[in-house]
Amino acid sequence: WQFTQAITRTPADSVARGLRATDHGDPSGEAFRKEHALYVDALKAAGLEVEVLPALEDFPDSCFVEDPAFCLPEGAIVLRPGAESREGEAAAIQPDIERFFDIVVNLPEGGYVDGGDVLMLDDEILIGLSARTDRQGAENFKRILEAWGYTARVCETPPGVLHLKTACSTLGGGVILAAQAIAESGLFGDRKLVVVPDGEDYAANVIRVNDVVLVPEGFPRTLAAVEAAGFKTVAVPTHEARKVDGGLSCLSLRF
Ligand code: CIR
Repeated sequence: WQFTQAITRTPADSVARGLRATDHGDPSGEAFRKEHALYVDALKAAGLEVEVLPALEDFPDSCFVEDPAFCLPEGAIVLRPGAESREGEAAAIQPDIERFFDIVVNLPEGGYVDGGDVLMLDDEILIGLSARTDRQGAENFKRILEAWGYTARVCETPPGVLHLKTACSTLGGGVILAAQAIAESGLFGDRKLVVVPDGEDYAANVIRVNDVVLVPEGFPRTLAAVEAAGFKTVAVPTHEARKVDGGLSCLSLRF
């Protein structure tokens, strides 16, 4: 959870047409860009250098840079996002990834993986099958990770949940923040869990960055639970991102 660098992308006005499971109104590009600036500030305050890539109007969901790539100390993997309107985001971000990494591997054609389905734990990497990540993509991705010496496991993302990390996050030090349903699924074995309080499921998506955990603003009981587990928290607004099913993790690549 020690990082020095983040990559983000400015939300485009086309984010108003971003994908969403349930419509709660369109996000506004202008309001989202203000919110995004606060997010970038929070990453900087946590000690990161932040690269802010320009908005891409052709890709309404392109500010969610977590989905087309995955970064590790060994190198980066350019993924294949599973939503048709997002497929081109991989080629769009590739040159930027190549500026930061000497080793860049592309997920082979034939399967799909969204970075939002990849959860880095202390001892293994979980790859959640979802509407965006299929078996072939997950197995191809697992082979790349294993070649770099990681233990990886393909698992199910809970039904009705967009991405695996919509329902859980790594807090660090072996502790996982998990929404009730996934906490009870047995997925995490006997690892230490902080369970998201009832009615606050959206707040299961947090990010540990160096000494702090960024938590979405407006979820006081989750904030308190994370603090009670011994972590320092910072609340960050995600109101516009949430309208298109976005959360804190999807807005950056951290390495
Ligand atoms: C999508 O449906 O692809 C975007 N509207 C939201 C992506 C959120 N990404 C993530 O959780 N990793």
